[in-house]
Amino acid sequence: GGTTAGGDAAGPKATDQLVVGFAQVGAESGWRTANTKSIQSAFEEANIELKFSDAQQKQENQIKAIRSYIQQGVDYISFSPVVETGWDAVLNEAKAANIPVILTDRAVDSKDDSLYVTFLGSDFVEEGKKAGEWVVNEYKDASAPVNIVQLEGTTGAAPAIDRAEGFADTISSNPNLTVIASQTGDFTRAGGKQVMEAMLKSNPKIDLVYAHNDDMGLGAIEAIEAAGLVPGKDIKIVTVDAVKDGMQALADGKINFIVECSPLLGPQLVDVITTLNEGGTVEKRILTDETTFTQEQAVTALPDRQY
Ligand code: GZL
Repeated sequence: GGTTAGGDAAGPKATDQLVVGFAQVGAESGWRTANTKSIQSAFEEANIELKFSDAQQKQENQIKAIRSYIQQGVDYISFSPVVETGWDAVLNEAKAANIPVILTDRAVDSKDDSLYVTFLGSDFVEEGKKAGEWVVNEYKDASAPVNIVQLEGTTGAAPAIDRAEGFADTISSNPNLTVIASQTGDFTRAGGKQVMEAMLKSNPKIDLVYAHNDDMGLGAIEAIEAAGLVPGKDIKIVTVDAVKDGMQALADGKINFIVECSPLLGPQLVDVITTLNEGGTVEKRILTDETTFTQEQAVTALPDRQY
């Protein structure tokens, strides 16, 4: 991709000549920080130059960053689209400039899948299903309605849309399980706390919080404790990510179940780029493997957690 030095046919470049542009979402959560570290260290180890930008969760900043990488004629562009829509124009510009694009973490809703080489990341619908399955099992004998509130991720983001979908589909098997309030906390701890404070005021009886990431769940814990209630007991909490702070809260009994979403995409991203650089091909969709954690499992897993 980009302009090959010396004008000869685009053969594989030595990795220390490759230049890759990465447009990161922001630094909104523990997951994102771990994801950034994984990417930066993987490129360092592979001796591949990485241009890196933080969009503060703003799509226009990500688009600007991608345009600047196109201007600079990088060899590959990779990014985690903060929301699913609005990418076709800039991705067509990358295509016109012959720069392959690799999606990591989040997906775009573009109909034209020639606009990116592969999408490397989790199955968020599956994550929502795993969270829902735990809730269905937890309340399988419930005879009275179970009041659930949902702290949604960033509006329009693939993980927010899909985690809500997978969860709703799964809990629909038990009509007692009802989502009585649902609002975005933008994947941040502060956002989760603010929304949970409001939900506690307007809903006298909340049985469970389903938060689309640990950080909003940790914010909800602060709001629940400030209201004089016991998180994990008076109000149960289910979250997604399994970052260290979330796993600590799980081990401490303040969260009841966590669905893991692995941020460690750096090595796989380097593998994709190395393969492409050598003229190889990669799958259109590369799934990350991940698991779930109960409170007991968190106690044993915590010492080895990398992030
Ligand atoms: C999921 C990732 C989400 C995390 C949040 O792959 O996009 O964004 O679940 C992060 O913690 O902010």
